[in-house]
Amino acid sequence: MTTVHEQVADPTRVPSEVCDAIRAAESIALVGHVTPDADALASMGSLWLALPELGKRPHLVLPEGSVSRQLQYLVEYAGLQACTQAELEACDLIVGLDTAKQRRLNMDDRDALVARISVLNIDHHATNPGYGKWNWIVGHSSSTSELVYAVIKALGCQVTPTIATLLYAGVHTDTQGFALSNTGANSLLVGHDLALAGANIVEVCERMHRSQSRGEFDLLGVIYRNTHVGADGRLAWSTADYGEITGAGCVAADIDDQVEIPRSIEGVAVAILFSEGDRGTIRMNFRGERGVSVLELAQQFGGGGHHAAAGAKIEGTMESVTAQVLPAAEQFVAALDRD
Ligand SMILES: [Mn+2]
Repeated sequence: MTTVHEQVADPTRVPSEVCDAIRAAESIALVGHVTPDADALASMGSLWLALPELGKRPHLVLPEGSVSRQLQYLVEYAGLQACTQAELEACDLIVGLDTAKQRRLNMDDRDALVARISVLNIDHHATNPGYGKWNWIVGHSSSTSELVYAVIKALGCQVTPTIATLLYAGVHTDTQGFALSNTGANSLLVGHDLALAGANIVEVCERMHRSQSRGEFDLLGVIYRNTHVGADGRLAWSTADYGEITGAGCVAADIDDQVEIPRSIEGVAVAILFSEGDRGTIRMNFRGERGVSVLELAQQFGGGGHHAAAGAKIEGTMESVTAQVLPAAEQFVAALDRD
């Protein structure tokens, strides 16, 4: 197994083994993480559109029901079509994209397929252990889309306006519109290149920021109402239980960046959203502000992710999980104060 973990390396420099693995394959399965976000979907979709130019047969692995309503437009815009399980099983390469752990790969019969088919793992999650045969992990890259842009260029494929739009949506979302601390000079350069390549920025921004269903809007109301602040204003959290999510007409896939609501309060160092999209499982989204890394906190509960944005899942009720996690979070924030 080869692993390239690049924390300070140039995200424009694609290791030759990444291109070699793609060039050597014929049928290529493109897989993102469960509950795909725009970055995962864009990384998969742009390669799906680009690789036929090299004579490859790419296949999008998107099990039924995995795309949120908000992201459905990307699927339609780019004409993305999911493959069948039989097509997936006949692939000679799996490209895992934006997926920090093997068990988060969004495909049926995952472990058996990974045991049989070589995996190329391209990701920007610093905690990615390198579960592929080949791994290109750039922890400081804003997004996997930023890396995939470099891969598409390195392979000599065209960046069509549709590919540019997908990748722009991926970079835009993971940087919250080039506004988070992961926005580097290279993200802005990639944004510039994608704009020149014909990315439909207006459409992306309208869909991301001004296209909420009434249910998604109502869910934000729930999360605003349930927001609490503790630890002298340095910890903020909110909750949305199963009844509240379904009551607003939403489903688990609709929970995405709503943790930005408790995070938006001045002075907050750590924000957490507890959500029960699936009954009996509480998902936590952790966010750290101003250089605070929440990764260690998420890892205490079996999770992972990035320093500034991490997640975890625990089985239980909202009451039992918050009772377990909030004291640990308060302790974590108190320890920050001592540094
Ligand atoms: Mn990402």
